[in-house]
Amino acid sequence: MFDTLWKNLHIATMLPAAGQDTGYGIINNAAVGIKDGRIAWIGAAQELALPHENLAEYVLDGEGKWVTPGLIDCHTHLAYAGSRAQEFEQRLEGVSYEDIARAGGGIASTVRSVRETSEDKIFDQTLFRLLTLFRQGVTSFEIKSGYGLDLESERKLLRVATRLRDDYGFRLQRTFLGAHALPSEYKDRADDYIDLICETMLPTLAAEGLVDTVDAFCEHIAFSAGQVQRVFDKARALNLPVKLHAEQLSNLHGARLAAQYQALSADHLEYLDEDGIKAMKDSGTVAVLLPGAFYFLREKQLPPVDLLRRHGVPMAIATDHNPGTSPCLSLLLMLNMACTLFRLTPEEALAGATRNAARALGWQDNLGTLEIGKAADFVLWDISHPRDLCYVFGHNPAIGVVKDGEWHGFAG
Ligand code: DI6
Ligand code: FE
Repeated sequence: MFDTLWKNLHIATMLPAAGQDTGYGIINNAAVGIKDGRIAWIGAAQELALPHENLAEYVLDGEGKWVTPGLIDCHTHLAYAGSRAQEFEQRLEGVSYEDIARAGGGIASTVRSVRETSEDKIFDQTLFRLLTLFRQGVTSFEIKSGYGLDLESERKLLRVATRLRDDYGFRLQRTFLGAHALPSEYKDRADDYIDLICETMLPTLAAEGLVDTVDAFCEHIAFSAGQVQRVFDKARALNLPVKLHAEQLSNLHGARLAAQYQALSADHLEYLDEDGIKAMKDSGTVAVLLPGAFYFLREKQLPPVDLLRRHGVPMAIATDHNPGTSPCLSLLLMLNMACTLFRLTPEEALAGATRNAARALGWQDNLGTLEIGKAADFVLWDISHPRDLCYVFGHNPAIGVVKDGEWHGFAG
């Protein structure tokens, strides 16, 4: 006996076909039985005993709509205050991203906004962003800190994420990104700042139960591989999984370093080389590709998608939502850009926001595909094939989501 039986659906389970790692996993004229928020049965409706009314407390008619797993945005900086629209205008007048940063703008300007803004205000702004994504079928998120850069302000961002999880029921992973940029008070003292992260910020925030995973930005304009390694050693000592912003603007061999620490993911990766790819393959590290930042910075160097594919490294797609390089509130648009800009197939792009995004968060046992035992977490779409989600852009065909078995309709 199910709690709920959904019938009259077409389902893209996103389960790969046997022996393959691609495929939409389509079941036409399908049904899903839900018990205690989990998938208790899924398959072709004709395989169910009749009458269906005897199988569940509630029987719901999907009216022939399409279903995919709930989308997962596995790389975001959604918690922050302030806007950088003025810098966008400056860039269009010819000032470069680096020049703006050197003049005290860029990440530093968002850090100032975060330090000046109350937790409640940041909470409200972050809630708005999360709801915008949720209404497009995003049922799971990752949120990084990294715009506070001192103990108190990083705590503020992680507390916002924690409250969104605990008080509003958003499923989200909280990532400590203290090593995002060097705060101005540590100018020319990057190693001292890394000391602060390792000796105070990370252990304190972890002890307060505010941290699920640890990230860093490995780049000439941010932190060296050696500095990142110190942060990762501390994370390992605290039993926290790591991930890394790597090879975004140059190749510092961050992906290889991340793989040495069995990182969940290495992200951006425009400048990734084959050695890094092999290391990621061996460690099971997911390649998170971020077309929003590539597009908004008008980057020319493409991530090595073909090589990733050839080596069988799973690719995920995320918004990288942040005020500086990807002020994007549509994961569906990212799917389209992953296809047009990075040449992923629609099937790969959709797997990138479901199956592989779940792996990038270490949540593959519960999410990312629709199969018995996993969370009853899926989106109902007004489309005629799952590839439409990547094809049409600037449109939201989500009708509603089932999250942990519960229906949230978006009508009206
Ligand atoms: N890579 C990025 O593109 C953003 N952070 C990062 O590590 C930049 C964030 C910003 O400009 O505010
Ligand atoms: Fe990022």
